[in-house]
Amino acid sequence: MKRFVATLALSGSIATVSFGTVLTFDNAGSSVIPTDYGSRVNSSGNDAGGRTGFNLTHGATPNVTVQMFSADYQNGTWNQIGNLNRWSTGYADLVDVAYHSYNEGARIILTADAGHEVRLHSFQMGGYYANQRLPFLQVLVDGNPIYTQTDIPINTTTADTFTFDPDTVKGRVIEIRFGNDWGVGIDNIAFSQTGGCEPNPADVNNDGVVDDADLLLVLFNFGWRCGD
Ligand SMILES: [Ca+2]
Ligand SMILES: [Ca+2]
Repeated sequence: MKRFVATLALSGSIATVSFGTVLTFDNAGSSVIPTDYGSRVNSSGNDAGGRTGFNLTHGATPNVTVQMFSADYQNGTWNQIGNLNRWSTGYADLVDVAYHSYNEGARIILTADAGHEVRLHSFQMGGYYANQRLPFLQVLVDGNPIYTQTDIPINTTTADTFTFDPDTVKGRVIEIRFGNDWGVGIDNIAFSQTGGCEPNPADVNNDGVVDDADLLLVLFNFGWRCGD
């Protein structure tokens, strides 16, 4: 198996951290994958859309919302143009993968509630056709690309595993983007959540941190009075 090293600190820590939800797509319900598939998976293994049987070997992610869809790759806007779709076999040795619309892209967005962080562990990709090459793959944390690759060979017999250090690849929002080859499918997206602090009333903008941004909000509203 080819293994892509996404961060310098790798693998060694994975055995000691708690894995969270793994999105396997086998329980997506239909060949059209709902945009909120895997959102807020609770300790019973159910997501917010009522789908059941999520992989909870290492914990739940009730404070992480998930959005996933086919995105406009050709015009570079990455706006939603449809759903992701599910295919059962043929993408290397994966079973039930997600793939995007023809010639377009995919976005998978994991967003943690205030006071929490979402952490990315790994995902797998498989190719449908021989000599498959994925034109574009990117992982963003809080809007900043932390991993970008182009023209990536994707195995058509044994799936490629992309592994990340969840202690580094973490934040309020983690996004996976890839595009321009519906012959590449994604599967087994493993992520977890941390945090769980009580809300702090001084966190005025509700971003999980009390800092100068909160002070500014108070200053700019200084003197306001209800009814004036
Ligand atoms: Ca699967
Ligand atoms: Ca704040």
